[in-house]
Amino acid sequence: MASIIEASAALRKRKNLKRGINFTLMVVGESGSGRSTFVNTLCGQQVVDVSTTVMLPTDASTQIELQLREETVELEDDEGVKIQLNIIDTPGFGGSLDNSQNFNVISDYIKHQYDEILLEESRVRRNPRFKDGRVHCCLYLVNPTGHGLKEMDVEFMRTLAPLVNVIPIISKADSLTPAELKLNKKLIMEDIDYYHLPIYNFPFEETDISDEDYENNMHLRSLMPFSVVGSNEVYDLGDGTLIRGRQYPWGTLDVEDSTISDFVHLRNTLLISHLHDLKDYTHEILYERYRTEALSGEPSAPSSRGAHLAAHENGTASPVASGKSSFHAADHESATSSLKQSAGGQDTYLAREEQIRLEEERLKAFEERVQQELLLKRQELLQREQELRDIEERIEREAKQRAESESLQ
Ligand SMILES: Nc1nc2c(ncn2[C@@H]2O[C@H](COP(=O)(O)OP(=O)(O)O)[C@@H](O)[C@H]2O)c(=O)[nH]1
Ligand SMILES: [Mg+2]
Repeated sequence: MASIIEASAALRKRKNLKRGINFTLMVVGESGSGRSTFVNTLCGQQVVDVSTTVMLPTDASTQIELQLREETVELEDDEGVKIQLNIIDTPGFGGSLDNSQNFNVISDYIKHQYDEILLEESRVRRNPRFKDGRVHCCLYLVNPTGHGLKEMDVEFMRTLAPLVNVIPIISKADSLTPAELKLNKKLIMEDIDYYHLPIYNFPFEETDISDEDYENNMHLRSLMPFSVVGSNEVYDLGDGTLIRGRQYPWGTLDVEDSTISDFVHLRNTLLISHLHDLKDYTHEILYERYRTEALSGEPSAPSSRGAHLAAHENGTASPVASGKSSFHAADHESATSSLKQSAGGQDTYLAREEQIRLEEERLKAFEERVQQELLLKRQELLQREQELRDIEERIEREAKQRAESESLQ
């Protein structure tokens, strides 16, 4: 028996590996922060065209609208395990005067994916082709300013970190000296602690972790926020060795050099060591919390939202621009789609969902009431019948008694 179970488990595992592990990564950062370059560096290929950077507005009257763009890349590790990596890029982020609208577009997108799961879970007949679009990790690129977090960084993490695994990273780490980088990391972590920003900090169950995983998690925590250096170029060092790096007058910098940045640690974390942890945490903790709040009718947006954000909550968010693609997939099979989400549209969607749910509840209550009344009526009928029978019996008895007494007289 056990061997059959083992065999089918192994078969399932093989099938899953063949099909590929699905992982969705969102990359958020201001224009020019190095999002596209980071994605290309992470995937080791030109996933995103970097020639068209969305420029920040030059005067206060212009606003750049946030877009959510999805690219799918299939990556394969040394052991043949395939990862279907869905990358959601956020061109235009941080380009508005009021960035809280940007946060709403992103959080609405994440909530919409949770709502889709909620709906699918409640269906009698499941859709076998249902695609789980939940975002498993959101990398937030902090500019290498040498200071701690900006107000926008704090507000972003405060709004999004309760919904999705947010991992802050310092991009373009090569523009800081080692001492500046160290100080910047310290200042950022101090801000994260001070504002109680619930970022993903490699959580684990004390009682259920191996020594090796414990060491690894503690080490990763000590590196936070990860620093990265990205590049779109591959160079030949002269001896046939190819490195992805950045060329400077004084030499070539290898993006995989761990003495310069934490890029290799971050890549291993995302694609190897913590891929399943991030997915599990999304499903078991973040989605579960959203689901409970949604079903209990409490607001799903956690109370940690800042007052300044809450003030904008009722405003109508501008729909996401679906205009010309600001980049395209180059040398890989890609599914590019512009994810049209608007906070306004999301509100109506949620309102409709809520309406349907209330209607269903009302119908269910009505049905129960009718059933209950039917039962009562049936009982009443039985009682009446019994009373009728009693009366008939009594009349019969009395008639008998009368006949007996008459015959005696
Ligand atoms: N020094 C340095 N420059 C970078 C790095 N990553 C990207 N850049 C440069 O920053 C500019 C903007 O990068 P891009 O990836 O297009 O940013 P995006 O607008 O956020 O997608 C480009 O000129 C990149 O070459 C990095 O790690 N270090
Ligand atoms: Mg870009």
